Amino acid sequence: MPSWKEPSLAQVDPEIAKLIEDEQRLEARTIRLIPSENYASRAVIEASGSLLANKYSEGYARKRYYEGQQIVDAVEELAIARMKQLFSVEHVNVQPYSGSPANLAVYFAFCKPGDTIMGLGLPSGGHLTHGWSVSISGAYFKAVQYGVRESDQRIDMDQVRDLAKQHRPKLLWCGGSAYPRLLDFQAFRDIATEVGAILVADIAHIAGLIAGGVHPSPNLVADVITTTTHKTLRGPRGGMIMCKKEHAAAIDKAVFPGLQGGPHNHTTASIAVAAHEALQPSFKVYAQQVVDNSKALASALFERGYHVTTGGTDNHLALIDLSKQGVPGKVAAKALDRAGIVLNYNSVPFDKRKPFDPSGVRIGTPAITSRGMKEPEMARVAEWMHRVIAKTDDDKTIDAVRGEVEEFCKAFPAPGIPT
Ligand code: DSN
Repeated sequence: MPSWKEPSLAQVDPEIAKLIEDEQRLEARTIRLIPSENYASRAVIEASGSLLANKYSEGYARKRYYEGQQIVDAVEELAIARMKQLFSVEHVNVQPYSGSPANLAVYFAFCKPGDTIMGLGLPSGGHLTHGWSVSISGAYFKAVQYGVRESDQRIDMDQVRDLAKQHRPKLLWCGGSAYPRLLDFQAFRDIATEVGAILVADIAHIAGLIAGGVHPSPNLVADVITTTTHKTLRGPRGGMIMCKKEHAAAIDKAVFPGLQGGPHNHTTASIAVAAHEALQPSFKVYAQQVVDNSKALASALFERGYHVTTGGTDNHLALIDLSKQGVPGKVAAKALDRAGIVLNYNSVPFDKRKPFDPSGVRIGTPAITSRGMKEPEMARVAEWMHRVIAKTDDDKTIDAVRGEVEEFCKAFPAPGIPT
């Protein structure tokens, strides 16, 4: 093995080295319930931190604008081949820098500014890039937003159909960031076909569940599928677009040269590693446990008197409406953070409070499941949450929970963090 003659990060920049170590400690000692987060494996992190970042590779394998692509082409082809196998899709572009650029590339491939597009509204659990007013997708397109029913907080497919027939969108999005139920991809397909829309499934949150076979896949019905690679899929921070062959040229052209410059080759390598890991039988077990844990955590909170929107969850996340407890979501989130339980405050459907100070919190189990936690541990997490939410301004309770959480975390080493 060659050895280093150069000084290490700790020697060159002890300040940043220490901050990275501090983050490692924080991630190791806390219970991380943010549903869009996870622990990437050491292998994924190694590839992601590799010198492949040195290389410029505008274009696609065998059609680049720079020389010296012998290795990068092989890396990108491997990432594509593995992702095609994992998701059973015809075409994959692994170059989008993350989820929002992936979605922007889809707009660029199919729409002109001013065209009508449709997506799930942010207050109903949708994503900013599906047409919300403050996003470029809401500003440059005529965005129609569908929502969830007030009675059960589930997507109202009748409303989706009515709005689609009325507005005839060019693009119809399904997917979101805070929707705890299965998506009926076939029903979206039928509506898209009826109105002549391109159906795009944004599976960023549930990609790992689909890869693990515990959520239906949109692969046979959606025209285009976008995703990030770092959430339930447990890869590096990155994005991906999958599509039918007929849309491959439009998508590739929209990503490069349409939207981006050189791909992040270190990320591409790391995406290939994540695909390799997700193709192992153990990933199916992981995905199932994520959902089992999510259901167990949601029920344990429900049993303690919390309102779980939609009455539960089918996937990796749940939304808890704290109105009944009289504790604003932000107050709860900040107290829990002090107690070592990290989540985010979140609007709930038909929230009477403002998005920056909403009524709920969002919880998810991808990260804690990566640490090997199972149903019995979910009961403990719910109990700690309950103790803190009941006494958000009591430092004694918060300190006590923090101590117990830190002790508990020691028994569940996190992937990617040396012990
Ligand atoms: N920020 C991501 C999430 O937390 O769901 C979505 O982009």
